[in-house]
Amino acid sequence: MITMKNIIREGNPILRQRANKVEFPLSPEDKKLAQDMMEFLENSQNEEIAEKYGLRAGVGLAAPQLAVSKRMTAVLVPGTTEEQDPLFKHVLINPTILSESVQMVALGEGEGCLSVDREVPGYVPRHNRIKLRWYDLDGNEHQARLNGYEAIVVQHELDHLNGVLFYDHINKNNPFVIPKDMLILE
Ligand code: LHY
Ligand code: NI
Repeated sequence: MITMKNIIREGNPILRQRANKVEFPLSPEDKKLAQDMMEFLENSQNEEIAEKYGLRAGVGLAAPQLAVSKRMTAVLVPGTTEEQDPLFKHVLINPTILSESVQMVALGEGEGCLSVDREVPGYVPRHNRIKLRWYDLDGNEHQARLNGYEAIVVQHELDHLNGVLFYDHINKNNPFVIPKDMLILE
């Protein structure tokens, strides 16, 4: 299973590379990696398992964070209550943003990253709505419109496929400046 030991941290040049497209059909190794990434997110959101293995809770994980420079990421945004189905649970292969809103949004708390062992304060401007296309493990194409928190998480993960880290987007002079019209999601 994937634990924090498998996740590379800032300073590792792999996190700054543009990741490579994944070829279909997926190799057995790629399939295993995709399944392990989603399992990590499930484990990290399970209090007992997370505690036992020292996992930081996560809603997204990208292959480059495991030192695999491929365009693959797992996203698991839980439902509002424990009984509810997840709001978004998919392994995204070769994901592309087809369109994005002019409207921007940022999390009021800022963002963190499983590859960044420190808090970096500031707003991270994201598009409030995106239209996303991706492929699943079997090579089937999917599309979805996401907004708010799910859109933010997916943009954070897609950034990892392009060598971008969340703090690259924070205003250096004034981390909490609110660009005109940007929504703050509390
Ligand atoms: N995971 C972060 C996590 O806490 C993703 C994140 C965090 C997205 C905050 C948006 C806001 O699950 C990762 O760092 N994955 O790359
Ligand atoms: Ni991250």
